[in-house]
Amino acid sequence: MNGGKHFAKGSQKPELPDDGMLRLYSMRFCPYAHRVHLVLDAKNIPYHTIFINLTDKPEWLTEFSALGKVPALQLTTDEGAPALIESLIIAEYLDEKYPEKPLYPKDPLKKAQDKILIERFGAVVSPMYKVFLSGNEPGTLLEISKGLDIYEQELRSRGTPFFGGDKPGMLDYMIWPWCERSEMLKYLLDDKYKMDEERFAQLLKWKDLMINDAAVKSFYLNGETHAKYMRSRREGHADYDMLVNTSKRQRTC
Ligand SMILES: N[C@@H](CCC(=O)N[C@@H](CS)C(=O)NCC(=O)O)C(=O)O
Repeated sequence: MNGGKHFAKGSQKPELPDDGMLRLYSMRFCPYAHRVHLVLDAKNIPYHTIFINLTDKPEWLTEFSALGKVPALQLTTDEGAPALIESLIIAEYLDEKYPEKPLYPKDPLKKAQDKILIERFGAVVSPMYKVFLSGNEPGTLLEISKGLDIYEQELRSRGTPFFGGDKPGMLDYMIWPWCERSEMLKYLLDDKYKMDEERFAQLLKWKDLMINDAAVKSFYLNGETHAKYMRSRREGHADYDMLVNTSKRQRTC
């Protein structure tokens, strides 16, 4: 999904859909919104997307998202059409509401352990975004690698291709948006960045498998495209609509 134009300040509030489908307020390059797209797509839940310009936010955004952030998921057929916020809360809601293809393990202990690993991924996200936004500073790449060691070890000890077993589960999808974006490092850093093939052997295999997952494919952007958006953000004019009218399909590797 390359996406439609992002609604901005002064835009008219879109009418509620009358087809009973959920509505996701998103931004094409937001990793948190990406999480929700992945869960909806993995579960084959039909939904509409409203993309939001986060620099010039539409006045009506806070009706659905009190803090003016994306993602927000509007439950269009529930009484009062309430909207949920916070990617992890939305993901868990969807997993409980649409249990046909469960993403979290059933076992409470395993589920709690996966939630801890989702939480701990913050140790990778923070240094990664530092590099994305301001370039490499001494020690930041090391911090990313140190954070990733935990996930490499975890995949090794689970002995399965995905954290979720034979197919991706919630932990896979919740950390994927940043793993997809890590490909940007090659383009944003002058010296070519490459993950250590021995140190991260399992994670690299996992990455290749994830890229071929149907849900991942449906919202995938390559590193060059993410980097192009990130440069526009660094320069102070985030180009939310850069994929609109782009007829060229994104390469998947
Ligand atoms: N903790 C939130 C974070 C969401 C978030 O920070 N979204 C960013 C876009 S990637 C946003 O909406 N920023 C707009 C703002 O902070 O004003 C979640 O997990 O959903």
